[in-house]
Amino acid sequence: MSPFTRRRFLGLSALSSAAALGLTTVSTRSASAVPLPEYVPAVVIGTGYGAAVTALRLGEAGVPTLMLEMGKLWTTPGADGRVFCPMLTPDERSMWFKNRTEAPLASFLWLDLANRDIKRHAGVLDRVHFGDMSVYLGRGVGGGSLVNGAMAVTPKRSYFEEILPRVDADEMYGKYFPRARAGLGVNVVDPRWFETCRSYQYARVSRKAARKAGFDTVFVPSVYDMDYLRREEAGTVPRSADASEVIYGNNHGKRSLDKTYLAAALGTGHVTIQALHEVREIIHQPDGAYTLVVREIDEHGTVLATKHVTTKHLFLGAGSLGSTELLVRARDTGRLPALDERVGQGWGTNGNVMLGRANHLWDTTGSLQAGMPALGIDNWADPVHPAFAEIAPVPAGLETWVSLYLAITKNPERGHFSYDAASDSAKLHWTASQGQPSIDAAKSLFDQINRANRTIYRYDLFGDTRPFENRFTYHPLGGLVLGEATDDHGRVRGYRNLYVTDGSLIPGSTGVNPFVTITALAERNIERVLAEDITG
Ligand code: FAE
Repeated sequence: MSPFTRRRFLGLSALSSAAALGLTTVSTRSASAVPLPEYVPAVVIGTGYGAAVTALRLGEAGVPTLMLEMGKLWTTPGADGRVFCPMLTPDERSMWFKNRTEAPLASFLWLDLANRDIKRHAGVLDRVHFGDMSVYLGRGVGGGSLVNGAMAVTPKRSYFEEILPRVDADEMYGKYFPRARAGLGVNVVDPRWFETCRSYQYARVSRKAARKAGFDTVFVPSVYDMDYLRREEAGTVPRSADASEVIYGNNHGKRSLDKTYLAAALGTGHVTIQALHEVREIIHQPDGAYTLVVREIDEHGTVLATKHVTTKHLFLGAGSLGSTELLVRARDTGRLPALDERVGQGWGTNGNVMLGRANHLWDTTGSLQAGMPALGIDNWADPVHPAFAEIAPVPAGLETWVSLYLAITKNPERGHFSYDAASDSAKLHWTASQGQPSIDAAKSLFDQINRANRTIYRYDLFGDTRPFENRFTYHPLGGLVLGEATDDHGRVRGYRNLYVTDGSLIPGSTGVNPFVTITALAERNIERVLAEDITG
């Protein structure tokens, strides 16, 4: 058994015993709730991809590490026996302190069928609104891995070199991407099963339409256990992806971070996670240490305590919005005045745009649709309008005659954040017109597919009559760009022992779904930081 696997098993048992005791604190040392220590050598903020990698490697090096996560630990079943709520009948577990769910498909035949009134609660999916743009995020121990579509795609090397030219691509593609894929547990659907299964009939219908227009499709690797999916369809295990589960969490089958990197981090015995703890402020002490002001809430949002913890090495893994907000606030309130002016710059949507096509009556997509995509249309080589379009499910449990896509396009527009003192938060500056290049690229591809198939767009899916939805993103990237707000290994400019480790390092675009890139970059950066700044 490899050390990773052994640690993962240890950590998984720590997580399940924490759940059995109803605790929000998990560690392999103690099963009882603990107050925050006064001092800990390393703190990691957040528990998403970058954070989880960083905590594992710190723990392996024997560095006592505390992870602070504002969302909750998702291991305790509700009254219905499930940890996560069903997607078709969402309840308070679905969204982060909202009165009503805010699903990406706002309507069907112009009727709001997907959304429900819910009780305000520390649910797993957040949608943060900023004028013309809103951002979907995962909240909880595991961050975005809890709610995402599990597509584990390595970017094309030529594009990676274009967006991050100062990062050694040989090293990334030879060492860190393979390491990331292994740590995440990436697998691919069996192509023979794919051709005959019911779960991916919708993908085969979209492939047929793409081919008719001369476009090729590729299998998309996944961190959903594809063997489990096959058993779901066969009816031998409880269903998750085949039970329409995706954006509000998966009760089975998904290798989310709490099952992989975070479990292994806990298994080192040096890492502790405090859930429902939000870091609000970073104070720089005269001796160079960082004191964090941390707000503890309960699942209903009641503030239970304001706590302080001091650390020498501080890692920001709170995601593009979370980490950027912490540093924009710290700079503009004078807490960390030496932060670079590029803090808050270089934010993008990864060119996300969603659209639906209306299928012919004979092209049924089926009532059973795996919530986890397995196929994409790869048109990235297009010199004018590069696009990588994942073939997305409409897991409504009935035939909809809709083919849905999330296109990732090469949109050069970038937004930025500024500090808003009135709300003590960072505000994103992004206008609707900045989303137009994404629409142009998606339209170029799907106009050709529609023409070749004599089909049309769906105009009823996004609350009004627009065929393209680019007012939200699943892939917020940037804000603390590598080599700009930080050095080439994520060290924040202006301060020692302060690091960024998440999607905010990526300059607005990766050309594919981003979590493999985030994971691999975090692997690269922490290796260097451990050797030079911590253990060296
Ligand atoms: P992230 O995973 O967002 O984790 C940040 C964590 O920090 C969260 O748990 C926050 O609650 C927490 N946090 C934030 N602020 C604070 C604070 N002040 N104090 C304490 N904790 C804090 O960061 N990507 C793919 O590659 N493939 C997909 O199939 C895919 N599908 C997606 C589907 C949906 C619906 C969504 C929302 C996203 C999807 N993504 C997908 C994007 C992917 O999940 C995202 O890029 C990563 O999760 C970002 O990883 P980070 O480490 O940056």
